[in-house]
Amino acid sequence: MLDGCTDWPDDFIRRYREHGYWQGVPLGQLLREQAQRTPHKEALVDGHRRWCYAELDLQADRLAAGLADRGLRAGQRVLVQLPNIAEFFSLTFALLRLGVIPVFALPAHREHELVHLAQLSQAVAYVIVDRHLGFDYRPLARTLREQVPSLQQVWVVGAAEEFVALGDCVADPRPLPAPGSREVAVLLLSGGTTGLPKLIPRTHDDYACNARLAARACGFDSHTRYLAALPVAHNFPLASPGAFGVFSVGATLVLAPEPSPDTTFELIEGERITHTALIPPLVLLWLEMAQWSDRDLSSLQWLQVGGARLKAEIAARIRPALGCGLQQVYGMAEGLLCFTPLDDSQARIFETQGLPLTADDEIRIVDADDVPVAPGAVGELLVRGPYTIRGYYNAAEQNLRAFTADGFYRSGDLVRRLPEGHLIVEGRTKDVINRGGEKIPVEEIENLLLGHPLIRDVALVALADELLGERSCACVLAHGGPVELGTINAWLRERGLAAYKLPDRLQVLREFPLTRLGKVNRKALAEQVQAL
Ligand code: AMP
Ligand code: DBH
Repeated sequence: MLDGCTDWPDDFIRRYREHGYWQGVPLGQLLREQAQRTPHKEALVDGHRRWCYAELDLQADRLAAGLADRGLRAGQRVLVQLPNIAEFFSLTFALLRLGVIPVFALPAHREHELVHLAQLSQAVAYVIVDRHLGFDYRPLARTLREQVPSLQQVWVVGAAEEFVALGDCVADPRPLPAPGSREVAVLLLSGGTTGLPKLIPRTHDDYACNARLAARACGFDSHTRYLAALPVAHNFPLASPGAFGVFSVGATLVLAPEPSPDTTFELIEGERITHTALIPPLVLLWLEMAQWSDRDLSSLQWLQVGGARLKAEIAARIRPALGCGLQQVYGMAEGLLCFTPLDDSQARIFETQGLPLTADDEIRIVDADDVPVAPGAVGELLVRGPYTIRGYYNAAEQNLRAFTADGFYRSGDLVRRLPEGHLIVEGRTKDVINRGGEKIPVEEIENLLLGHPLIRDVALVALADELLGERSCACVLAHGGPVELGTINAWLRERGLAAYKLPDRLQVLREFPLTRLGKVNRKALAEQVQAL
């Protein structure tokens, strides 16, 4: 396995193979086999572009050969920041075939996040689109190249300016040595438990298992037409079951440039979409707009919702408004996926976050001393299993805290379990704000804000919010004034912070409530500010 990654112990490796979770086929080969079975079947749709499986397979092969000619070697990392476009997949499969490891940044990430990701992964190349939704990524590439010496190449989908066009990085396909299925395939981003985002190494075997079994749990088959409305760089639309789930059953992936009802309703109607996935705030928006829209949404069979807790009242409005069933998804890029079974009772579909995907997902629910709680009581969810990582990438010190000695991942989520195994997410222990599914690592923002000349101390807390579930409030002790949200956020933006992490509110205080140990009492602080 790649240096800096934690492998499963031998007895687990044996078990996961024997039980059929790990099938020994690298992800690039899975696409090849599908292309051989159904070459003319539509694999993906991006605007007016329609690629059948043979075309996607060929595009990946041409890029793999061209990128190998440009010096890419197995085990190297490439920082990929692409929106929902066809090249996301030709490039990803090209890298997978070379054994080169994509690091998937979100389109919303900016200099602050990207520098960290590029340095942490020691990426040798950065792949962008020229412009997307009005944002030009090329200046970002210039900054990144200056700041991260390992980044030697920048490849651009579209107008490359001084960089190299990805379209020029192709060569005639030729046989290339395939990576082993137990190797790391991709590096995903963690929403964070503490501090800066960490990198999550997923192997070919475990990620293929993730996508294949998720596709089964969601009823995907070759007739499925899945709309990727969320950014496909994220684990949910990428592989839970998402795009890889689609390809695992020979179905069709339709790419939406952004998730607004205007764009997506037209695609649902025009492309006869059967399945899609959303985060809760988008569900609210869709429910609202469906009343006014005369688009025909009748092809939609299932809406998957995850990323943050969905309120039961909202869950109950989905079928009446959109005419499709709801499937709740509780997942994490670190691994574990839970789905409500499609044929479950309405009460469980509305009120629970579902059942773990496999019989070998070992779940422990524990108190602060790691002692299992009584059945049905709330505790922290610990998990290990055939597609849950044993360690973050190059993070030996953090791994001691994020994993137990016997290899369970500490999710930082507070859950309880119903008698039949359904999990309900009740809260969290980790220092992350979940803004409607987008994760804000508290410490990262606080550290940035502490660098502001007017800020003496800061605590970022979550406030309850109707639309987002939670929004962020920066509570500040100031050296002087005035300290205002607009200027602070402009300052954060200049530092290259992704927009979704900007505080929604700022509150200047004279002092923070403290715990008996003299630490900031975040709970009391949030209550105090919420009441203002
Ligand atoms: P990430 O670390 O970015 O992959 O985010 C995973 C986290 O999102 C989980 O640990 C949960 O805290 C949260 N999450 C995901 N799905 C749900 C859900 N359906 N309900 C509540 N929280 C969720
Ligand atoms: O929030 C997540 O990270 C998430 C939610 C639903 C996820 O990673 C997933 C499904 O796979």
